[in-house]
Amino acid sequence: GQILSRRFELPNDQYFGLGIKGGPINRKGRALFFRNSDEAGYGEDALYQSFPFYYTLNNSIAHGIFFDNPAYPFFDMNSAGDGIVTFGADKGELDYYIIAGPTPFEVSNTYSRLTVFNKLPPKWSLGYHHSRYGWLSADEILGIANQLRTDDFPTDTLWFDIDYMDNRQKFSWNPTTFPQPIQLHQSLDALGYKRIYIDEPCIRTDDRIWPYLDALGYFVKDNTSGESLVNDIWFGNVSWFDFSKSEASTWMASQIAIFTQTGIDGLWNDLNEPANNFMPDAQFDFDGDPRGEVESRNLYALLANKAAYEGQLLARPNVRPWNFSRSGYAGIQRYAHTWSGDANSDWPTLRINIEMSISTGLSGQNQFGHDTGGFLGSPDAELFIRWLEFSAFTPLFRNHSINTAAPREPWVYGAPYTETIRDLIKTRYRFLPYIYSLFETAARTGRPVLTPTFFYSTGDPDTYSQDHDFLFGPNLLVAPVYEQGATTRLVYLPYGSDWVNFHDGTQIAGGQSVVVDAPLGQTPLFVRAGTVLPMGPVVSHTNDGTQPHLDVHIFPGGDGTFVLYEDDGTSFDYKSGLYRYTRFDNLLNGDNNVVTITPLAGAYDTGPRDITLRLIGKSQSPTSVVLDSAPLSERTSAAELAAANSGWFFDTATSTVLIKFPGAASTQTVSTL
Ligand code: NBV
Repeated sequence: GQILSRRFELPNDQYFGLGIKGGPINRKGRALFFRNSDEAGYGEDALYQSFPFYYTLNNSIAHGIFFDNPAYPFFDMNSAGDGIVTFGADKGELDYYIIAGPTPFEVSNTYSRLTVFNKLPPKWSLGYHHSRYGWLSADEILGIANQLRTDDFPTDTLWFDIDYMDNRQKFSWNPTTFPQPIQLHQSLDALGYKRIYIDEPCIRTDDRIWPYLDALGYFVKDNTSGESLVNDIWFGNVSWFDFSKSEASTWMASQIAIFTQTGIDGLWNDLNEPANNFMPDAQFDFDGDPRGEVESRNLYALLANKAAYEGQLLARPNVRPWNFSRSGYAGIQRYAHTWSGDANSDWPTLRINIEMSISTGLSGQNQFGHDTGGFLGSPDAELFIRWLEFSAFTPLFRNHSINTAAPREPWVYGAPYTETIRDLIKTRYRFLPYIYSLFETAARTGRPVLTPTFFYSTGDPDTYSQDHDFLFGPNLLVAPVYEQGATTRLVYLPYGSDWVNFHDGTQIAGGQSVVVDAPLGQTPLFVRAGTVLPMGPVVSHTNDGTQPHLDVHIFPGGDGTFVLYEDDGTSFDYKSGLYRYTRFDNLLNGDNNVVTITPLAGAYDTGPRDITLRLIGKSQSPTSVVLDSAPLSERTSAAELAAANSGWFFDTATSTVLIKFPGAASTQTVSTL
């Protein structure tokens, strides 16, 4: 029966984490439970995924508790106000880990070591994803693919929802509307798009392979009859593939390998809660040690994604598999990235998605995102653009909507919105070198890509209640606008450092709230004083062959360092040394800077590239700029500098010193005098 642990809390205990749920990030006073469910149009207590793991902060000291029991775990963080915290589950063992801090980072590191670090995702998966339920034919998809390119909307992927299937049969294409999938994939490849396909974990009883799988005993069973369980869901009459049976899972992986070999780059694993929310008769095999729904449901997506991951590896051993899953459990990060399911297209859900991102980021799941604009409706231009301003700074950036909603291609809103939408997508691409480096750190150390602001400011209790601002990497604070009609945004800047407004270079002391302008199309962004932020060129997709120019922003107010990570973006060759770390150090010397670029470890050849340093927040021009003891030429305009091989220019309009030079394989030092 039910098991639980009950404890008195200490004065001042504050609780964070517990995954995908919205609402205040400080979980104190909340009662939460986890039974993975298909929950279209959710509110704060969304149920798609289960992360029974939380952080406690007490007087700035952190520890964690990971309760590793999938049998509908529940947490009561002193909801009755009687000072008692309870966690437990409906069955099984009281199996939990107490994870020592003292910093949140040490908790996330240990949790990631227990549940496995997230995989380094392919670089293309960090670009813009364009998706839609309701594209009915290969021609329609090709048309959109072409228009995105001609209208200059950078995009890395196109997504294939269920309409590619022939009568919803597993691993099939509609012969009339998708007659030549391999050729279609080749055409999209030539245009630079990766293809992500939806795949369901259930098989209709009218599917040509249902009898075969039934005979093999590869479906979840009915616990009374012992026959394959059949559920009536919107997809049809279906049986659920039993991934807990190793033999069945291995078979599915081998089929996924064949399916993906047609030119499919990643799988979108939907309905894996499983989407029939109550299955009291279900019996999962677990290799002859059968379990009922209570113990199995929350593990279903984890096991389904394992097969999908292994299948892709079978097909392409030296290509990083990519899975996108709606459901999951602690540890899902080893196989899949996730999204927040079928969101309403309204302002409250934009707010809830921000809250969800912050708490999911704490739960070991790094590549996480939302249906930009919401899934279940047709956002107006303002709501869509505000959502885009947020999504562009989430780990996974996807536009997706239901087939009954108005089309949401970036051009449908018309002037002036189309331009704004294009700029936001391009902004995402400019941040990619930085974002990819954050993911590499996460994959190696368990440091989350996206965190609440308290993560690096545990001594500042005012950060504990910042439910709608987050850090994307330790030094970039993102404060999305989530209120209709807003033109400004109130932002709390954590105590302990100064902050610089990314958009205008103004420096503000931490430990206070400020009101900043928030015109439509501009995400309010702050960086810690002294931040070094490498950005890249705008590209049409991550593999378009653009020279990898680096635009290194150096913000005022302190010394700073950033280690940039680079590799080929898709293979596992980095595991045998084909990667490159480059460190950028900025040292202030009065009003002057000394910037050193040091190639660190790694044999990956980045090829020739220009570097532009942007020294932001400069009130006056340097008298000279020296690269490795040779003076650089002063240019008379930014355009002249851009056309030159090297040189510098002081831009009085933006108070920025621009310094350009060719990068080198050895250490380079740039000094302003
Ligand atoms: O496959 C259709 C949709 C998909 O677009 C969405 O992203 C999933 O969350 N899927 C749910 C099935 C539900 C249809 C209403």
